[in-house]
Amino acid sequence: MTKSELSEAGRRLIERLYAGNPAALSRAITEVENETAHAASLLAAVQKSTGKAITIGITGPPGAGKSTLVNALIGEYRAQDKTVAVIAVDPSSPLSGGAILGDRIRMAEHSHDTGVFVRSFASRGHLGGLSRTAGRVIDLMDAAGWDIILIETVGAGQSEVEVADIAAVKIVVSAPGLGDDIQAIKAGILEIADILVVNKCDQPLADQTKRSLKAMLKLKRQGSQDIPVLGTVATTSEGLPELVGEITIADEKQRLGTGLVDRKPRLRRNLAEALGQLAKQRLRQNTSPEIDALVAALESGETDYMAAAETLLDGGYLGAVADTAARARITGS
Ligand SMILES: Nc1nc2c(ncn2[C@@H]2O[C@H](COP(=O)(O)OP(=O)(O)OP(=O)(O)O)[C@@H](O)[C@H]2O)c(=O)[nH]1
Ligand SMILES: [Mg+2]
Repeated sequence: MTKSELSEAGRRLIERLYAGNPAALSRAITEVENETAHAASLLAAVQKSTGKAITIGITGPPGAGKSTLVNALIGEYRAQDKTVAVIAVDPSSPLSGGAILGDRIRMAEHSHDTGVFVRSFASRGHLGGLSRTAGRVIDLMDAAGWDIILIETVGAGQSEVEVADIAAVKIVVSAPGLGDDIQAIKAGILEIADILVVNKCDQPLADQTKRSLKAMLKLKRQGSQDIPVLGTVATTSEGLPELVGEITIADEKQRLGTGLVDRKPRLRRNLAEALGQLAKQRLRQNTSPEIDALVAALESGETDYMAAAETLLDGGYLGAVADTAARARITGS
């Protein structure tokens, strides 16, 4: 296996990154987002410094109060003198129209605090999926020594389950009038949550929402009694110390003997994203009779996209991946 060498500029950037320089982090994130060749070597070089941060994924239905809760968590952790990096995914759903502006105003409260670093990303599409590079950006923030990394994702479709791969502690936020609607908490999400939060506990029916969440949890998950269901009022920070306490417990459960977090799920996701990217690039560049034949079969309706993609991968038609020299590099034989 080979990897690209780190340049002199890369080495300098990493030095500044380790020194906690926010401009260096911004710069490195931009490289990673642009998926430059430089970024790959940068990420490889910082891996040995990752695994220390507490990574927290916050997901839930639109309007549940995720951003307000992120803001309140920033306040709690800053009061403990912990540094906080935030990945905010700009909602693209019409349901949360205006929310971006709201988030900016809320975050502005922390904008002069050098212990807070906020990076927003456009979501991948209308389902609000995480950006392709989110896992890699977390690697950078983690290596750069940020204590807490918060990732807010708009809770629709795929993103809740995606967040499970890149955040060690998964929080699902719901609110009265949302949480008792089974539709609002998508399938799969209860299975991966470490902590359930019923936010807006200043509103009527909060207790009822908590009860129905607990009932749903019991139905869907073994050992559900170990999953805390907390009430919060994000706008006033009520319930926040309890939430921080549960986050600490959930994080510690996932630390390995080394005291570091197991980053394998995150690395696997990063690898999956890199694989997709490389496969697309190879497909664009390759002109082989096999690929032409598959495209013709698609045109005639003889095959479908998924079946054709499977043939491409299994048959090794994407070029160098299948050649024996490349295989020898992979297996080391
Ligand atoms: N009463 C009450 N309102 C709250 C509370 N938390 C948040 N809100 C309000 O609920 C609205 C939505 O909050 P956001 O934090 O933007 O919710 P979100 O889940 O981030 O929304 P999207 O990102 O659009 O999915 C805002 O007007 C908040 O001020 C709370 O605990 N109580
Ligand atoms: Mg939000």
